[in-house]
Amino acid sequence: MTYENEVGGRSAMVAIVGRPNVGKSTLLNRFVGRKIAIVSQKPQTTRNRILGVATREDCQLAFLDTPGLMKPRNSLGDFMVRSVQSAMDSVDVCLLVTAAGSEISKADEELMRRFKEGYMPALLAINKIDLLQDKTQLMGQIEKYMQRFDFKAVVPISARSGSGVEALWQELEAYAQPGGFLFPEDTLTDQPEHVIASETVREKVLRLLEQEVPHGVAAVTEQFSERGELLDIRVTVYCEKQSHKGILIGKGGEMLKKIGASARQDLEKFFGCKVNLQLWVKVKEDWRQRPQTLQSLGFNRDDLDE
Ligand SMILES: Nc1nc2c(ncn2[C@@H]2O[C@H](COP(=O)(O)OP(=O)(O)OP(=O)(O)O)[C@@H](O)[C@H]2O)c(=O)[nH]1
Ligand SMILES: [Mg+2]
Repeated sequence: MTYENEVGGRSAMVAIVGRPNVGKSTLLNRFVGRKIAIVSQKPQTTRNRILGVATREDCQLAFLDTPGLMKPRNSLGDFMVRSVQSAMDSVDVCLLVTAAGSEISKADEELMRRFKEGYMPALLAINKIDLLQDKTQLMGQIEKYMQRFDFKAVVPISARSGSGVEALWQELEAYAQPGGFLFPEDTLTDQPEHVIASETVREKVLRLLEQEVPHGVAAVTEQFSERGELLDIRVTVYCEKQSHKGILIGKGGEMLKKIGASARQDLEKFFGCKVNLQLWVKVKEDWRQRPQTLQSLGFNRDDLDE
């Protein structure tokens, strides 16, 4: 089904792919104009594909943000890699994101191989140009990529500042096909509110804790209900070890309080009302290794088999 606007809209689906930590989710949020995907300095922040929709006049672009591609080490990793392929299978064009000044990674090689194999048109976005001292370096980097794959366009950008993002939008618009919009004009994302809540909590865990603890954390919203002007939200944070539970809670509950306060602030901004956020911490040993447990934590295989 398509949704036509008055002038007969055009639309395209775009998959945002690349190695971890290059700024794919930051770029998605920039296009959509709202923070729908969590962002952190730690690789493997995104675990599932996230739809973000941007509609401008007669053109709608629907973006699929994906987990940074890397070698899977457990069932969660398998799930993440499959979600990249599933996103690539359902789009009109792929957007490979890389970071300015970095070499071509194994993940980039693999993705370019898949573009070729699937006859998939692809654009290259070189992100984080704000960090680049010597802009002349870009020419060499662009050449290296173009030698490996015939990108339809290469656009240097800063997803953080927004620089170059307009030019990238223009390039992507070329892939929009007539025939109406894919989603109602006011659609921003397919992320349900309860997922926004649990992901916001996970973002704070990623940002506030070091080393291996955050990567073994999953967050699930147990309650999401309105009480007058107030939202009551209860999120359970699952971790893999008893020792991790101690770290998450912290001395006298300090760490959990910090996570909760920071998440609550973001959620109040997102939902535009007061939020009463309660956090619980539970241990689910080695959940990342167990396909069954993954499902119970919201990593749904059915999502990938559409
Ligand atoms: N300096 C700078 N930093 C950026 C830019 N874009 C993103 N970042 C930072 O890079 C880090 C990773 O950003 P994400 O958007 O989470 O990266 P990602 O590619 O989605 O990462 P995964 O989900 O792990 O694959 C964060 O700390 C961002 O703030 C940019 O244009 N300039
Ligand atoms: Mg991401």
